[in-house]
Amino acid sequence: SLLNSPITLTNCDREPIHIPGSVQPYGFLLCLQPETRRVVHASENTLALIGVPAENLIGHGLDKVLGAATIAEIEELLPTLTEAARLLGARLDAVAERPFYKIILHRYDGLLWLEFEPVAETAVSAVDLPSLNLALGQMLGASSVAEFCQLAVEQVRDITGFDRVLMYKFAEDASGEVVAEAKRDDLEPFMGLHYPATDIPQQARAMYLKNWLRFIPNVSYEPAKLVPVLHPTAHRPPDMTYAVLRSVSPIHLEYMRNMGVAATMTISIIQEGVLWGLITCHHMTPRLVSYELRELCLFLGKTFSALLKTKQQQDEQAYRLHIRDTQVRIFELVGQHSNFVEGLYQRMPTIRDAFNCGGAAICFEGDIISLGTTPTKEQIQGLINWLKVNVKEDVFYTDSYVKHNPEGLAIRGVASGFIAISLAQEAGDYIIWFRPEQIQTVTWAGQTQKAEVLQDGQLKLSPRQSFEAWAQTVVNTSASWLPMEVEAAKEIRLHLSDVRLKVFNELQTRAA
Ligand code: BLA
Repeated sequence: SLLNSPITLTNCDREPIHIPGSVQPYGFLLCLQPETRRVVHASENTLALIGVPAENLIGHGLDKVLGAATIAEIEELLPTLTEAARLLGARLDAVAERPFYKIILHRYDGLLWLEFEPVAETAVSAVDLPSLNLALGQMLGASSVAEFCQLAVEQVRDITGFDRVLMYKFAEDASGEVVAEAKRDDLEPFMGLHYPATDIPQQARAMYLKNWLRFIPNVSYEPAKLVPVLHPTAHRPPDMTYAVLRSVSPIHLEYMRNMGVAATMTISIIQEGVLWGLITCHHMTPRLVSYELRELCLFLGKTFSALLKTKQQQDEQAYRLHIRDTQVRIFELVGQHSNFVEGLYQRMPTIRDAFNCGGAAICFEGDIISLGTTPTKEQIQGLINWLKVNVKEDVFYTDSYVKHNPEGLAIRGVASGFIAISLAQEAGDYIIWFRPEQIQTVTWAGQTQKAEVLQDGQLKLSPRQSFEAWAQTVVNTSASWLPMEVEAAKEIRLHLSDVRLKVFNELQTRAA
């Protein structure tokens, strides 16, 4: 079974991380049989934390650990308890030193879960509500997704005091990019770096959809095993999907240690049932964040998730306005010039500014005018020849020219994708906007940073390998053209064709 076989890059999607059979030892776990209220699992570190051997708790009731008042409080919660966590504070009356613990309760996998966490250094009372309110107000007012992400990571860092807080955004292929960062000044920036999908395997991402917060206060620990390890009826360890103490994959712990990170906390950003990204916090030393403070961060994460759509719409609207505005100004310039083509490039904005692109070319009456980063004139001429023969549409766009024409390979660096409008196909009059190959616009963390993750030779993880796996999927492709860009290109074509026709007719009239 995978429980005993080594986990590698190719099978790490199948590591059963929901049933590790052990906990992170900063707290301890009791699982109860719901009907009898008897303990059926205890983590072996009860001995270290409260001086009671786990074996002595199995088969007994909670009175071995808790006083009658706390048990009554728990009884009150039980009828409505689900996988959603509830919280109680408790002094462990039955234990000699009477330590103070937070108890996090939930019901799942046919068991009642009681997780005991020591009271943490970071109290929620350290957060002052007026400044939190101010921060939420700022987040509401953010005018772009980028600003929204930046405010969110700064806010989480302010509240928690983590050394580094990242917004990690997933791409469609499940690789990810750091799109915002708040950090201690002396740490090297991760902003803009990309990481492969394998760094957060599929089943972990699926779990973060169910359980929105993952907390690892100390990556260097010995797991505390469950006693007994197997679920009483299922013959496997109990399902810890909703348990906060769930022990962590050894590979991930190693990965964190390699990064120089001692504690992490991750909050899911979920949009329409899809994991959009993660707010990931790092601390360079172990850090116990109180449950209440984690709940507050979760609240921020959920608020962020709920508002994200609005911010995306704002971004889209802003780009739409930019396109329209540029278009209007270019049409004005075109109208002012006796030679309308000059209106397209002699003043700002030029036709290139109509879209996010690397460059543009105006091909008119045999001349080629290049703006920005474009293929060479000969290459552009080759492209026009291809368009003349192969494309009937007035507006043609692609994010991978190579798929249509192998000769595209030569220009993929600057023009993996393009959008072309024809003003006169026979004459070869076109305007073309170019987009570079995506790979060349991306900084890959693995390329320079990550060393082998495990030294025992079992895990063959080379950064080069994950980079290449990713590169395969995006080679020869540019960012794709949005429907609104295609629409705008059609409008530009209609307008310029009109102008061109008018000029042509005037010339005809004059000649006659
Ligand atoms: C989990 N991997 C994670 C998590 C993050 C990352 C954020 C969530 C848990 C946490 O907050 O620590 C990855 N962390 C990153 C990345 C950055 C970061 C990309 O800070 C960038 C700055 N990991 C590997 C490989 C495997 C692997 C090769 O690199 C498998 C073979 C596994 N990662 C792995 C597993 C988990 C994980 C199993 C789940 C941990 C858990 O919740 O138990």
